[in-house]
Amino acid sequence: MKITALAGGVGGAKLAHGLAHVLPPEDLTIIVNTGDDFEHLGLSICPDLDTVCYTLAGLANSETGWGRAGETWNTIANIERLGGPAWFRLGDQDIATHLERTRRLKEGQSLSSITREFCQAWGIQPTVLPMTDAPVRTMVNTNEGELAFQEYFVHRRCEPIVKGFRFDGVTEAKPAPGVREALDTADAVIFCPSNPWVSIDPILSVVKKITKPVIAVSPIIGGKAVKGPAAKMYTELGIEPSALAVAKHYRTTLAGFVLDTTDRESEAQIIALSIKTQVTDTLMNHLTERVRLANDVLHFIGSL
Ligand code: FO1
Repeated sequence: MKITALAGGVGGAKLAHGLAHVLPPEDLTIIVNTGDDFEHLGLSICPDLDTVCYTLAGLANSETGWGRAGETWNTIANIERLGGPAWFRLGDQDIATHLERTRRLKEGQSLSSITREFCQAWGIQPTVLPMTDAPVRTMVNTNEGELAFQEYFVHRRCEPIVKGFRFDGVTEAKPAPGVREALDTADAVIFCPSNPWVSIDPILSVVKKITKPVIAVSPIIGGKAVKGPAAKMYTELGIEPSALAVAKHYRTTLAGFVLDTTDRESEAQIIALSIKTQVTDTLMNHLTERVRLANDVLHFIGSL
């Protein structure tokens, strides 16, 4: 079964990791959000791409979900000592990725080509694609004005009240090479349990149309996001955060929806939206849980 998965950061990376253990590498493509990307300390930083790649390569920091395992922090500590910005914690090993990516981008290599070569170097077999090679930047409209995504997310710790989102650059951005083909040749497209507003929506705003059956996995369990501000965003946008709210968010696109056993009572309301459902355990702290959920999702797709 050929699968194309759309993923943001930590939650998306975990399911992608599970899928990579179950599917032959040639049958799995992961399209990653680049709306979180930004330029910082002169470096081109692609947090979600790196989170997905580090996770697939077994290099990820399992506590934070982002950055590298066994990381040291000498560079950022010295930048701080010099009075430079240290709010975005770049580890020493991680900085090598940003330095080398920035060097290649400056030489004119595309982000998708750099990602392909980094994946080879890290021994990652499935195809990992940035959603676009063009700069698309998620902007968060808040009660304090419009903020760049990492300014809102990391610097301001998601404290400002969210009013909406804008994906700057999206009108000019084309899907990266391979993205359209991966979506058109897949048997099914999986929306990983990533933030619908700021991880999956930016990808959808670039790829626009998906013709293959879409199955989404809820990032909201029991009214709370497993990680990150998704539930807070729903509340601030006047929507009660729930698995049902996520299903409604994707409503027009969905063939199937995977929700956690905790949210079993929402199943009937989701079925009433003409969306097929699968109720299972969706928390993925360990590799065994990622593989089990990947298998559950693939069996669900097979049954549709
Ligand atoms: N997230 C944080 O909450 N604090 C950080 O200091 C931080 C540093 C960081 C460095 C490299 C990287 O690839 C990701 C990093 N993240 C950090 C995560 C990043 O903000 C992601 O965009 C979010 O996790 C959303 O996916």
